[in-house]
Amino acid sequence: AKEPVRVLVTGAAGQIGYALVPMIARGIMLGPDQPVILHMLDIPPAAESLNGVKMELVDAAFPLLKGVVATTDVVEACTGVSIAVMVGGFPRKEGMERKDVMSKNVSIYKSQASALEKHAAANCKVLVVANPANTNALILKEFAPSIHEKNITCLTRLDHNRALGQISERLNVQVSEVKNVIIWGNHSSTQYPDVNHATVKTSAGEKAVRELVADDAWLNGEFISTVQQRGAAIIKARKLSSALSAASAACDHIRDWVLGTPEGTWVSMGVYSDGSYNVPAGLIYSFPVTCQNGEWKIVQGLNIDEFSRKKLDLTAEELSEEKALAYSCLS
Ligand code: NAX
Repeated sequence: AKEPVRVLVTGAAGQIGYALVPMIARGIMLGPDQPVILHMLDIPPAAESLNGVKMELVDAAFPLLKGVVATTDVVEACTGVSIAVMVGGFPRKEGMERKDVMSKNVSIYKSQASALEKHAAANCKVLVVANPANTNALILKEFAPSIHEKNITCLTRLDHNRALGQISERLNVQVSEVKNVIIWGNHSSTQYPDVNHATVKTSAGEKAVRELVADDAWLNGEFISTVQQRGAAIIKARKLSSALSAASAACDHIRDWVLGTPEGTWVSMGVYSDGSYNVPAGLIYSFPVTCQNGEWKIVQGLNIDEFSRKKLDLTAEELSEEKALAYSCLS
C-alpha cells in the first residue's frame, strides 16, 4: 500500500474548503489508491468551525483518509506537507481600497511562504487559490526562495473549465469531447479565454472549435465576456461565490500536475513566466501547459494572432500593475 501524502488546505473552514476537503479525502485529487492525511489551517475566529469540519470528516469514514490535523498554527499546518492548496486569504469587503486588500494578503502570503519553506516536505507543490491568486502566488514565491519556482502555481483551471463548459453548451456536445482551450493571464476579468487551438472530438475526427461554432462574433465577444464574468454571475445567482466548481478545479489542477495530462491535451495553469509568448518574465501568468512526471511545461509554438496578442498584453499589464502594488505594500 502507498504511504499517505500530507495535503494542506488553508482557509479550510471556508466555503471552498468545505467542498474541497471531502474531494481530497475521496481520492479525487491524488487518485483512488493514494491515502492522504489532511492538514487544515484557518484563523482563530474560525477555529470552532474548523473543528466542526474535522468532526464531519471523521463521520464520513473515508477509507483513504489516514489522519486529520485541524489547526490555527501555521507551522503545525505546514509540517511535512507535499501538497499545499492555499485557499485562505483576506476577501475584499465593500468600501475597501484595492491597496488595503493587497496589503492584507501580502502579509498573509509572506508569512505562510516562510512557514512552507521551513516546514513543508522537500519538493512540495503549491497551488494558490485565494485572490488575487496570481499575485499571492508571486509573493509566496518571493518569500520562499528555497521552494523551486516550478513548484508554485495559481488556479486558473476554473476559468479553463468554464470555457470548456460554454463551448460544450453552445455546440451541444459532451464537455469531455472538448479540449485545448486556453486561459491566458490573470485570474481576473482581464483573463483571455482563447479557443483558437481548441478542438472537439466528433464521429468524423477532431474538429476545430472555430469551425464548428462558425460564429466569430460570438467567440470573440460574448463567449469571452461570459467566461470572464462567470464568477460575478455565480455570486448574483447564489449570493455566494463559486465553491464546488472552484474545489473541483483545484483537484483537477493538482491531479493533472502530479499524475500528468493525457497525450495531446493541455490545461491552463498560472505559472512563473519565463518570457514565453513575450509575456514578461517574472509574473505568475496563466499559460497552456502539459504535465509529465510531476512537472509542467508551457506549450510552445502556438500561433498568436493580432486579436489575441492585444489580449495577452492587456492581462500582462494588469499583472505588472498588481505586482507593483504588492511590492509597494512591502515597504
Ligand atoms: P471564505 O471566506 O468562505 O473562506 C476563506 C477562509 O479563509 C475563511 O475560513 C477564513 O477564516 C480563512 N482565512 C483568512 N485568513 C486566513 C489566513 N491568514 N490563514 C488561513 N486561513 C485564513 O472564501 P471562499 O469562498 O472559500 O474563497 C476563498 C478564496 O478563493 C477567496 O480569496 C476567493 O476570492 C478565491 N477564489 C478563487 C478562485 C480561483 O479560481 N482562483 C475562484 C473561487 C474563489 O473566488
